[in-house]
Amino acid sequence: MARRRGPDLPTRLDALRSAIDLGTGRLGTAEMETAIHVVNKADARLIHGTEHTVAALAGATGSGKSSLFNALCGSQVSDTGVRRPTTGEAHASIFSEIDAAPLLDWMEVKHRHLITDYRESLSGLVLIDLPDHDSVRLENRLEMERVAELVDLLIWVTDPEKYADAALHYYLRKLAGHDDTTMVALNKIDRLSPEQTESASADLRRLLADDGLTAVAIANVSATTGQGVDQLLDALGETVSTRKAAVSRLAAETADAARVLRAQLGEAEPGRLGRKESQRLVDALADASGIPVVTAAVEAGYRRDAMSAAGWPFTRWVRRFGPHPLRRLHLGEGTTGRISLPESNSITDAGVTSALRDAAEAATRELDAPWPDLARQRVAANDAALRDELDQAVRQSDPGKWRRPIWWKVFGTLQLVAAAAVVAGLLWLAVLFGIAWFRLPDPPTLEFRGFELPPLLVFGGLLVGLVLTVIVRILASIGSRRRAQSARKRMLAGVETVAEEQVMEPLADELSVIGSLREHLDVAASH
Ligand SMILES: Nc1nc2c(ncn2[C@@H]2O[C@H](COP(=O)(O)OP(=O)(O)OP(=O)(O)O)[C@@H](O)[C@H]2O)c(=O)[nH]1
Ligand SMILES: [Mg+2]
Repeated sequence: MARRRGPDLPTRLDALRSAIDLGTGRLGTAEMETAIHVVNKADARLIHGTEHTVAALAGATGSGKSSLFNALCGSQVSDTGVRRPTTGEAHASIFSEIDAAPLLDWMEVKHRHLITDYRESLSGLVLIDLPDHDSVRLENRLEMERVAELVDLLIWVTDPEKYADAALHYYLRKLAGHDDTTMVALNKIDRLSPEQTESASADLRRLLADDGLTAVAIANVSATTGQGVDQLLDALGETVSTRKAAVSRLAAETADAARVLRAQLGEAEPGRLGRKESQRLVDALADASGIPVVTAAVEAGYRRDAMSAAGWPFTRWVRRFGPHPLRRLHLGEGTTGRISLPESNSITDAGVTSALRDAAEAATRELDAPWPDLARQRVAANDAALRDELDQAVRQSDPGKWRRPIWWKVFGTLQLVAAAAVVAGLLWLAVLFGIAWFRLPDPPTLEFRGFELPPLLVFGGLLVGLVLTVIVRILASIGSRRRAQSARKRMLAGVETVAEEQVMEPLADELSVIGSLREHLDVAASH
């Protein structure tokens, strides 16, 4: 028997198991079920070891399965007959001193015969006579299919009249590639001349090749005359003595199941997100996380703080009324919880949803179902976490944090001096007014460069205050824009990280499953 190349059965089974784990919910249900079935069957069969090789005779009713079974056993074990179908339940002949009961219990084959006189090479053989696959009795076919599924080696018995039957080739086609564990017996050759046998056998080989069985062993036999039975026993002995049929069939089935799953994956590679798509995603996330609103609040907040520190002292207090722009968003010192965005509305939400969808689509453009859907679901599944992370990113970048610049203090103090001058001037004028009112003697007039001091203090203070306020306004405006820009940059960097961690990585992770599945399935299916 030709040895299957490639990885051994445990390696293949492990690979298929890994593929099943990864493929659940991703690959086709029917194909996955087949793979699970194969793995489970392999586990169950291997528990019983490979000391025994279970070979079953399968075929159409009247093809001579039971007759051949008896001929191979060297005794009349199974009933043969002219009334069809004869065999309704599987019979087993055990060519072994090792107990085959657990194995046959697992296969639910009740009828068992112990063969004591057999050639050495057949030691370990469990030969099963199956019901036919084409009789009027459905239960025969079901029983035949049930047992044939569990055995290690199938010997298809046919005869010169029936070897081209569609029913037979329906089964054989399913065994394409299983040449190692399939044999065909062309029975009843006693009815043919040697030339006719040759030509029937050659014809059968062509049909088998069409079924995908190019290297399958064909035995020309006659169960009645015993012709070719010895050669069939030789061939069987060769297989049985290697103890490899069980593993070989399981390996072939593992490969089949893996190949079917592998075909679903195609060859296309996941796409990469272009710069435009990544940018669109970051923009949408930035909008949704309120970066424009927060940036504006930083600008307004800084200006307000600057003005209340260094603005005109007489109107500074007015600014203290009304909530601080940052505090209004639940940002800035001493605030926790969610940033409250007046514009966190359905428009930005829809923007995020569509940006996520576009990102998933861009990454799966070349891929067939189910990957586009899986990618979309994967990024959408993170939606709640994504929003929390965005909120955190904005908060952690501390948009409302800035050091109070020195110039606030300097200008604040200058403003106070100018304002003090105004107040002093006004008080002075009030005193002078009182003196005049009560007709008291005029106090000496104080002048500075020809100007009387009190009005000079008032107007000078006002003028200086005005000039200072204009300068402060300009500085505050420049500073606020700078602070807003740097806050925006920090927030954007945070959002980019979130986009990477919550969208790009999950997306790449989901799509990396394709590569892993391919690797596992290629191992399980390799020749
Ligand atoms: N001439 C000839 N007749 C055979 C040969 N083998 C079987 N027969 C006859 O074919 C008929 C059917 O044989 P069975 O062995 O009962 O066939 P089976 O495949 O077991 O049939 P089912 O149990 O109904 O599926 C019997 O009458 C056998 O005598 C053979 O090699 N040559
Ligand atoms: Mg029979």
